[in-house]
Amino acid sequence: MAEKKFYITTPIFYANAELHLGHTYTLVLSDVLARYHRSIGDKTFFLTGSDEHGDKIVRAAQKEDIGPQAFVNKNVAKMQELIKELGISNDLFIRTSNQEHHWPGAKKLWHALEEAGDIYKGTYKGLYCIGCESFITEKELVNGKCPLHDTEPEHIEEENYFFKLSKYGPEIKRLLLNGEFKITPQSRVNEIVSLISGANGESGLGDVSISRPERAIPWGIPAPNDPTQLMYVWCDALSNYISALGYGTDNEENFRTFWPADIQILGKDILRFHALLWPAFLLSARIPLPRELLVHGFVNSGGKKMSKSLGNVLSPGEFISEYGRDALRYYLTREVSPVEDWDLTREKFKEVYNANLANGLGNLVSRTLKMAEQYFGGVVTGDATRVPSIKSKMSAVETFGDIAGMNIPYIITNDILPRYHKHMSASEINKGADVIWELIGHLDQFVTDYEPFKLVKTDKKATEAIIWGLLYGLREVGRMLVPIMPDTAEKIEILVGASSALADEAVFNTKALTEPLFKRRD
Ligand code: ME8
Repeated sequence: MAEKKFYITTPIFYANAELHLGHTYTLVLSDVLARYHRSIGDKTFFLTGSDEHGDKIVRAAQKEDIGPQAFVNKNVAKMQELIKELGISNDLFIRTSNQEHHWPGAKKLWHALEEAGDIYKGTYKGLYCIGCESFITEKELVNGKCPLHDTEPEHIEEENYFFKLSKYGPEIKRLLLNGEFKITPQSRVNEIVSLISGANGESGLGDVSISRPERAIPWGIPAPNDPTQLMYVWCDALSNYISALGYGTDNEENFRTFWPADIQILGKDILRFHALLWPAFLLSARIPLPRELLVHGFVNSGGKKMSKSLGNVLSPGEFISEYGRDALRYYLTREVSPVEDWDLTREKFKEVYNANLANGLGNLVSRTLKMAEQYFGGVVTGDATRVPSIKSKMSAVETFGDIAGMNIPYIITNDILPRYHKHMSASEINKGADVIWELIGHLDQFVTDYEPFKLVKTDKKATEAIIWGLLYGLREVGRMLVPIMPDTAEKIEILVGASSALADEAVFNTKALTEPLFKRRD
């Protein structure tokens, strides 16, 4: 069978300020999926990057009294630093100011739209929100302001190139409804379909402007054949998903291998650009659409979307230095729903950290290693068939139909792993992580059921079978944690010291724990 490929992207982030926990969420969610797909053998390409053109950047640079290139270079360096600190495993970081890598793809896409007869010149008169880098209608304002940025839009009247977005509404709608172009969650499909349908049949979408006149500072990609216009920043930015793969350059091999994207991750703030403009561009250029958009909710702070312009941001660096990056990755993976909004507080973070990492996982690892060391000098021999059943699971015959098999290895193979893979491959990373903590719960229960610390006084052989079962379970916990908490996964693998990568007859040569995996915080 041909190797499966997996192409995953994040939005490219505006290089106008530091990334906060909202962006961090997108990055971690995407990274967990990329690492998961690598771990199951998919040929994976994971893209992130920075969006560096547009008025927003020019104005922010002016405020700091430096040129836009120097300004974005500075911010991108910080972005990349954070990405490294978080352990994000992207294969490429695309920058829209990169004239060799990005510009050829953006221009090629423009030419393709032109060839399809979908670009024409016109006059735009209306409102523009700099925060959104987007035209905005009166209807969308709340008290005269953009509801996302809490700022008044600017009045604009200018000559632009327009793209015939209206032409593609019906086709996008058809592809959404028949599932060829998937958006998760489904409620977002309904939102886009009703936008396309509008109030009277298929007339919801107008055409959109895709260029802006070049102003005082020539910061952007010149519109092909007309240097008086710059490509509209969203048109420039969306093309990163293919320019990154070499589209438009003389080496399009990655484009041929990896496009269409298997999943594109984004927040709900930029759904319309990705669910209308992006597929319309691709349809016009006769390029296949991405298979799926996964649209996550907002990280709120004080009840409002965490955002640079609202000034209510929490910094990921604070959590990393206080708790470690794996703790932050854990929280973002398991403790929030990928599709709903959620509020982050320092108190909740600490509570969850203590309960599930310091106590739950950390405690189990340290107890097990101590017993292995104390009773067996760290060398624990056994096999899967000798591990006794978890007593409290013996009644669960209807689930497994086999009482004798209700031991840890059996439960892992027949229940835990299938459910873990089902959720992870459906991008339900919070549910995938829940399954890991279910196993941790089983292992704790196993200790409660057999009390090996007492049993060891009367039956050393039986105790060894129990500890072996615990180590076997922990090794599996470690493996399942690879995409979510890569550092912890590696530590667990080393600490349990299994003699073979394969399952059933390993000898565990455990290592002593020099310090707890997760120190309790009070
Ligand atoms: O929109 N909660 O860039 P951006 C959850 N450059 N996610 C959040 C968030 C929050 N409070 N705040 C930001 C842009 N995000 C464009 C994208 S793509 C071709 C161009 C995340 O820096 C979320 O993924 O404003 C959101 O969609 C993205 O950052 C917006 O980042």
